[in-house]
Amino acid sequence: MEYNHKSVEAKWQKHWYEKKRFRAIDFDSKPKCYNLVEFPYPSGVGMHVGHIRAYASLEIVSRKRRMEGYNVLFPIGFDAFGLPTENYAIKTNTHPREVTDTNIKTFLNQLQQTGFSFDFDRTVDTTDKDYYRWTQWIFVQLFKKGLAFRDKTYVNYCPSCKVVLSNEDSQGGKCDRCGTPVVQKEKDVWFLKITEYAEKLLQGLNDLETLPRIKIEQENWIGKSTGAHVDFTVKDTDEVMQVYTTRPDTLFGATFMVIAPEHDILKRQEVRIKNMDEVKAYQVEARKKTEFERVELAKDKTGVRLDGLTAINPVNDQEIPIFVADYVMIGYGTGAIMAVPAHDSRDYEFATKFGCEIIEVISGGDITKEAYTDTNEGTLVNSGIIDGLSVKDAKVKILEFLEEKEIGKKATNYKMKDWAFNRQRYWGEPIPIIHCEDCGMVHIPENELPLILPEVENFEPGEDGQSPLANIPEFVNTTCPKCGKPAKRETDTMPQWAGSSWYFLRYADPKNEEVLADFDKLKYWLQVDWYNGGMEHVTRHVIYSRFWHHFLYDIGAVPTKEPYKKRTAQGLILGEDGDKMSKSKGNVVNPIEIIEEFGADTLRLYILFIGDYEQATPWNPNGVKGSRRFLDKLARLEDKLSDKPNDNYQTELHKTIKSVGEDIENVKFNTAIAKLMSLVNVLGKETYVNKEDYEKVLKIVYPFAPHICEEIWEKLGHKEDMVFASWPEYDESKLVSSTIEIVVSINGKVRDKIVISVDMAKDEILALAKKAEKIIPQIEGKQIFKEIYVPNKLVNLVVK
Ligand code: ANZ
Ligand code: ZN
Repeated sequence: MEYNHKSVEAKWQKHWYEKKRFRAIDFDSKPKCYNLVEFPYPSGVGMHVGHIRAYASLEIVSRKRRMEGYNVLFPIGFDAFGLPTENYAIKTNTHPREVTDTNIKTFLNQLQQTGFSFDFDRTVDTTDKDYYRWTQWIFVQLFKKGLAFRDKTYVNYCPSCKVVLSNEDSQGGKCDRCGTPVVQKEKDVWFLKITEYAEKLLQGLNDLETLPRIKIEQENWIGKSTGAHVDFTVKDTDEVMQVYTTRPDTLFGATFMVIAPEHDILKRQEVRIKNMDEVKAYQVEARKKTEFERVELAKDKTGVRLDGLTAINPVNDQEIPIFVADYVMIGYGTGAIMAVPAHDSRDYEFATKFGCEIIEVISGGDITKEAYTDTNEGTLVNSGIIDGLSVKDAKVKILEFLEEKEIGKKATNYKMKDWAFNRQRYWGEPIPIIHCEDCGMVHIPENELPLILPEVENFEPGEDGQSPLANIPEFVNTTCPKCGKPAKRETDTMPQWAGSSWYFLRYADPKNEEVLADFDKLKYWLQVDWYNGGMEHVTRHVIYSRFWHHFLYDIGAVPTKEPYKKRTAQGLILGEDGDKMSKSKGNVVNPIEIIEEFGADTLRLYILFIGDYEQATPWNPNGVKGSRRFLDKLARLEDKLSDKPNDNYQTELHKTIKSVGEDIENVKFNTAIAKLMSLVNVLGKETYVNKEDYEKVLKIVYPFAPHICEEIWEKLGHKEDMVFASWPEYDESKLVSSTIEIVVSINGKVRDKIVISVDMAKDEILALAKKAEKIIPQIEGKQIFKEIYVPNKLVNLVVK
């Protein structure tokens, strides 16, 4: 059969989507399977090949699962709030609602053009008021439990986008969206207390099935460390400065203290500090740097020694200097450290520059050259009561000492910070809070949600990081839900991470008007069996959504602690040149052009064949043609079907059924496709192919290239489409070949080959060897002295 991809694909897409072939059925008695892909941001340029790669994995799995008898939930939606739409709306003077609707329409069309088997009836849009009503509802619950709060802080601020950025949004000190260098700005902002869930989020990782590197990234992001809080007194004051240290055993080597420029003791002790001007100037400089610059880039240590303020080391009563330096962060630990230059590289650099004493307390290194940091095993020296102990024992003993004297105790810290939860832009969920002079912050009653994003003329952000909502008096001025007096609405909106932190719950019950999703439906569908998405979302998005889920579990809104059972991540598709695809480099491949020229089946196949799914791989236009040729060959096999059995390829067929099934489960789509290609080549060499065998081949190609398979399937006389077909089983006994080829030699010289069956007796094999075509003339009329058979390898005949 020759095939025209345009008509074939259009025909089957119409059939599937009109007949709703991929509908997930709540409470169905079949076993359920929930496959989730990260929903797209509907940008104006439409789908990227990366989107197709990201969804193709679970598309294959979902189609396979349906054939295996599962009730599959494979949904899609749109994470549609956010800056690009808003910026585009401003530029073109269109309402972001209109822009979003148009973009979503384009995406939906393109997804269907690719033949994805999503349940489009469950599509969600985070900007729909019936959706964000529940995003706001979750916020209100967090607020009621004290997990949403406002606090003054220095925030990363993009002067160009005019928004506050999270650390993750400003990696490398640049705005994630526009690349402008980020500055630090003091602001009152909303936070979500994710730190309260740090331990639960860490422990929950034990139950997540995922690659080690994905687990490690999350662990590092949470960043648990254990150590001690130790109190240092400040000489001639009643101040106690607490430090956080992971190495209380090195206390005798603490020769100075360092505090963050933002530390509040500077304000309290202002009168005692003689060089306060210098300190203040240093504070101003520090404010210009991002955390990344302070921690990662600071090769050259800077700081100011406080003149007039010193501290006392509590274990030996030594008076030590205090410095202000920006390598100590206010947001971690206590914002103050005991510096042990002999055994910490940052402290060492600092001490050398500022001429501080360096005392070795763990032997083994050469501290005249550099800090000796390889200290988990060593022995304590110069260390009073813990002198001579191993590091392990010293840690125990010093803690006992500190606890007994009540100057220190065990402590745990997490690198993770509370989640700065706000943006000062228009296109986001309004935060449902009212500020009342008498009652303080009051949430909008749940039954009055959603708080609808008001219509505005102008979406330009206000100056100074204010949201455009602040310019609308009708929105801002309201009455207090508690006391009824005039009050003002919060005008910040939520960050884009909000809507995506719970969308997978809404898929279980997308139209519910009473609750975010019906509990029984959640019970039926949760957990997500398999979640695939970008490696770059493994920390932020996955952790944020796990946090919300844990919280919702604690308030009884969802039935499981953890949302996801298994997580995988696809590698990027790079341009032909090996660089990241980008408009400016001109190496972007438009998937729709490929679909038009070669077909969606070809694109789907190629996108998975291109390389290991979990690694980045460059695009190769020749590969696209190869994938199309494979489909043409598959279709042409239809011309040589027969009802007669054919034993020639049974081993290949059954081996391929087995390994394609396994490869799909192991995310090895590229090797699965390679095996399908080689099977089709084997079949292509046969004079005829058994029809039932061919149907098995169609079934295992179907998840990858469903349109062409459906077309052939129908032509073969099937009345129902392939979603009703079952995944083929392989026959164990056919996995090993029943015949083998051995060589036949005369006097040690190879003359011919014969095919024997593995259960043949020696006599039969020798008889067969003597009748081989090229052997007969060699032995004719001669006497055979010896007949040797080496099992499964060779026959040697010795003649004169
Ligand atoms: C003394 C010491 C001696 C330290 C030594 C380390 C090695 P992690 O493991 O990342 O938790 N520290 C504490 N608070 C800090 C802050 N706000 N800014 C910068 N550094 C801070 O690191 C904990 C260690 O980092 C602590 O242990 C402290 O230095 C430093 F041989 O105390 B340590
Ligand atoms: Zn009030």
